[in-house]
Amino acid sequence: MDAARLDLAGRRVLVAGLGLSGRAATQALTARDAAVTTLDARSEQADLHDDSAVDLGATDLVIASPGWSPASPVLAAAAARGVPVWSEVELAWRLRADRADRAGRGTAGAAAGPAPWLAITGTNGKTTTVGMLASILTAAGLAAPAVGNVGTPVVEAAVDPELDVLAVELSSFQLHFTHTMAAHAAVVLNVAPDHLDWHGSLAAYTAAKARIYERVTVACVYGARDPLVERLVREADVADGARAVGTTSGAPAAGQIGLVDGVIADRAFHAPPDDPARQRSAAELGTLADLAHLAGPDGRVAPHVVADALAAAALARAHGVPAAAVREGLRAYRPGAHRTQLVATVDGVAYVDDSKATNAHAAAAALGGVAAGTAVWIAGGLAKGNRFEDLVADRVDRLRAVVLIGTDQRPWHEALARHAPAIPVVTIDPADTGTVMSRAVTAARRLARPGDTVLLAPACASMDQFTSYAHRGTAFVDAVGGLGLPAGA
Ligand code: UMA
Repeated sequence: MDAARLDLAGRRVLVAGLGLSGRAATQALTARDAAVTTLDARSEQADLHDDSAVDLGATDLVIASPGWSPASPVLAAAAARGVPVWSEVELAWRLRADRADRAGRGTAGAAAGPAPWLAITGTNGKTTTVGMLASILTAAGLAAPAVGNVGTPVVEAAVDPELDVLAVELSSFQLHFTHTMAAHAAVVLNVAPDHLDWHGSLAAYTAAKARIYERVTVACVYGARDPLVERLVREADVADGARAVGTTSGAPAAGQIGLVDGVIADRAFHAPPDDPARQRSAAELGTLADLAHLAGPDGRVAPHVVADALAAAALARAHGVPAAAVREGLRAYRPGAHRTQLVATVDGVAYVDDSKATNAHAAAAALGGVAAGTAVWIAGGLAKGNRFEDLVADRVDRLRAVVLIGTDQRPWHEALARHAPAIPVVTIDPADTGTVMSRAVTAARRLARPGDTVLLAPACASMDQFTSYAHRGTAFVDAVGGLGLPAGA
């Protein structure tokens, strides 16, 4: 198919998966008169429910939902036959609508053409960063929603001419089948083992993440102390003139954004390239005090939250937003539910919901915010091929006890036996998914002492026992709510 002039009329398109992405893709395709067939093993609305019913000989294009790994039979067969396979994100990129010509846009959004994309990936911090970025862009007067993996399919936003710029969260699943996207600016926040069952290897997972930097037009943002991500930037094939912009929790070098005595200092976008004062000056984008409302249970703003803020600031500045909007946007940002959220304090025990911690690194960050020896940790779920030895070894000092949920219990028992043999472990029988969280919270309550934190930070996906991480978090919140009730209520 021709990337420049995408004419979908009459094209025979198979949409694999009829979840959020598949439904949005189907709508965009049918609106352009494509002949769409939908395939979903579980959705009754799908045309086909079985891979074997697909006729790839009569298929011009496959749109793959993120949950579909390249090894799934229909995608592997499509690849073998040379049928193009696109993510919904690739479709969105190819269908971008020009921005409507209207007065009153913020200065940075006044240009014609499609809305630029500021793209974010990484193992952890994507959703926080995309939320901060959208908040900053909004503070600059731009119509700029957070879209992508965070929940709103990109294709819905990409065809909306009223939007000025998109803050796009992309998962490795989405990036794997994204081929021509050229983000205005992009960041890989970090790379740690995750989703290895889908990608097959850490190298393949990393390669998928790296695709976000390809064809970037203005700035590749990266953690200046992260040699792996720096390498991905170096190896990316970007547009002429695109810059590499490092972020750091220390004092920024020229071309970086960092921290000087608690001040977020921009030494990358503060002055035009030909300004003689550029080498010696910086712009103040805000201070750590502007993030105070994001402090964890221990009262500190965690380093990973600061890193996310620096990345969001860098992407926004790459789009030309004024320094004052960065400060205002960071102040206004509020994290979504289920992200290290204090739910309640009952009998002197804090109950914190970090259901969003779906991998080891996110859980390690959450445990890092709890004082030594005081965490009653609710962990477990769908392991996605991951191991937990490093996580348990690194955070054993935080633990009072562990309550294990989920169906993939073996890797947990192995890691705990090896690295936390003295820590009590209560295992919740996975058989009854209906009551798993209330049983876990009840067990955690028995183990906790006043001053402790019961922390839901599962390090696993939720789909074995819940419909989503949000469902799992809500079950936790409900179970904690039940604790405050008088006995017998
Ligand atoms: N299905 C099959 N066969 C398969 C796999 C799936 O038939 O082999 C069907 C399922 O029955 C389902 C549909 O395909 O109806 C599944 O779609 P999906 O799992 O690809 O999910 P969507 O509803 O399209 O949502 C996706 C993202 N889901 C995943 O990446 C698993 C959502 O991210 C995202 O918000 C949404 O697109 C909009 O962009 C969720 C997620 O868990 C939050 N992301 C992972 C993460 O953050 O760790 C990457």
